[in-house]
Amino acid sequence: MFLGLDCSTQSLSAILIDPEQGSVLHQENVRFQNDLPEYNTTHGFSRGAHPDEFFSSPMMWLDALDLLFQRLVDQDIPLHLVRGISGSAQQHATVYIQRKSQPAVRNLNPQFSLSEQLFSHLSRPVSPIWLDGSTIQECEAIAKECGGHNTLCRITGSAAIPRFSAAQIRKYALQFPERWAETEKVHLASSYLSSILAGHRAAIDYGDGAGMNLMNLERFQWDETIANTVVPNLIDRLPSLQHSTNMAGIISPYFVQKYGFNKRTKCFNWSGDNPCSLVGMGAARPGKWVISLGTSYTVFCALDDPIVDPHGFGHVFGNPIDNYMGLSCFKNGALSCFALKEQLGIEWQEFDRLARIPPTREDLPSLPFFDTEITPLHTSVDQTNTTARSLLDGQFLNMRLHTDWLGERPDTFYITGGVSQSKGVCQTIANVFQTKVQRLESSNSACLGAAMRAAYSSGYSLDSLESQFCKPYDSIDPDPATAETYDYLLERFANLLEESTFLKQL
Ligand code: XUL
Repeated sequence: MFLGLDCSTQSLSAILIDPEQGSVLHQENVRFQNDLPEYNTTHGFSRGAHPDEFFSSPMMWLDALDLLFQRLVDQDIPLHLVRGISGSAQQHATVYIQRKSQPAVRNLNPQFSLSEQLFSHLSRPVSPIWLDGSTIQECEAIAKECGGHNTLCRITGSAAIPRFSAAQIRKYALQFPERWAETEKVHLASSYLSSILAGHRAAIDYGDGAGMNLMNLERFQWDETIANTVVPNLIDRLPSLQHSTNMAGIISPYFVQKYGFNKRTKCFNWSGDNPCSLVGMGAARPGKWVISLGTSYTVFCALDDPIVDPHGFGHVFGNPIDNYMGLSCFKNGALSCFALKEQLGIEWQEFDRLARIPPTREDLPSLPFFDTEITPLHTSVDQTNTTARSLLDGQFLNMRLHTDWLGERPDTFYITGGVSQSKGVCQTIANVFQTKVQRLESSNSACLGAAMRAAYSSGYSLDSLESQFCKPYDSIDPDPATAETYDYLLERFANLLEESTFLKQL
């Protein structure tokens, strides 16, 4: 059996699969806000002094890992039968490691927790996460020094992006030069957690590595010139880059002694949540589009070549199976639905009911930006008059406007993520795009994708894994009667965006 882990914005999850039987054996979840209240997070993150600063805590992720494994042991899950583990993590989050911290990771004592033994090995106690938009200045400087956003986009797959690691690392190095001097390595959340499981420094995979603005997409190597421009000699502080299917190592004795893992368990490189989700949705080969309705909404698909978004909002990452994937990320996703539900004082059931009532031409969509938005760049907008209908129409018309660069739309969209549990939301997507929508049995595709990657890296075929684990459980057809209304509302929405003051990316 194979174990997939997913360290997302709000929780750490596990899924155990058996590809011999084609079954999901167990799923478990630790929610940061409720299960680890001592970290004082809201939905798993905290805000900084600057309104656009967002942080999480690597020590909280480690406590969650200990708690998750303990819960599996308490339920008698046979961890000694796990042959391989891989993981998924929220993308872009950077973890700053002190010099001389390797022995601590190698010699963990099972009588203590991971965080007790490792808190002093960080040169920065917090990790800036993907929600962070505080590095616009750094992005402009990096783009200027590297020959412009277009050049960066062509080489790394993305224009200089505030949440991407390059701008975050530059900000830290300039703000805290002494602590930067003490920093030996900068990991991503994915490679950091992979290192803990393997008990030594793990690599960054091509999927997550491409989310840093530092990787040359065509060569799958760090771009030395760009890295040097971001911070002198940065390349010395980056872990190596590897294919996602490579082994990070055999599991560290800490997990064998404490939780009963088999000492031969193989740990495979972790990747970002979106690359893992591509695999978990059965979309790792071109021809399928996925819409993921998590904390952020993302739309992604496999690509043979690294085509880039001419407007500079979209991104190209490595595909954990082969070649590339394109992705557009919308920051105002599930949290905007939560916020509106609170504002209206309604439950999910009511939200879902409202989402099922199709709009008329008079139902103007709202600019659905409770917080600053990244696709397109936009300031937050007052939401006093927002309704469930206007929010969802705004969200998905915005998505329709900004995903053309991914190429021809397929006949079917595959939908995942928490908000996809609402049939009304899925019907809205089908109507806005006039495209059939299918939901898969697993709602946690990133975690499933991590488990499938562990099995694939151990020799199972992608075809058999996809046919076992990526089965749609329902199919929602678009209502053709709404097509004309949505074409009209799309134009109104595009005008609304055009009139409002937003910064153009490229
Ligand atoms: C993608 C992105 C988000 C995070 C969420 O670029 O920023 O989807 O990966 O975990």
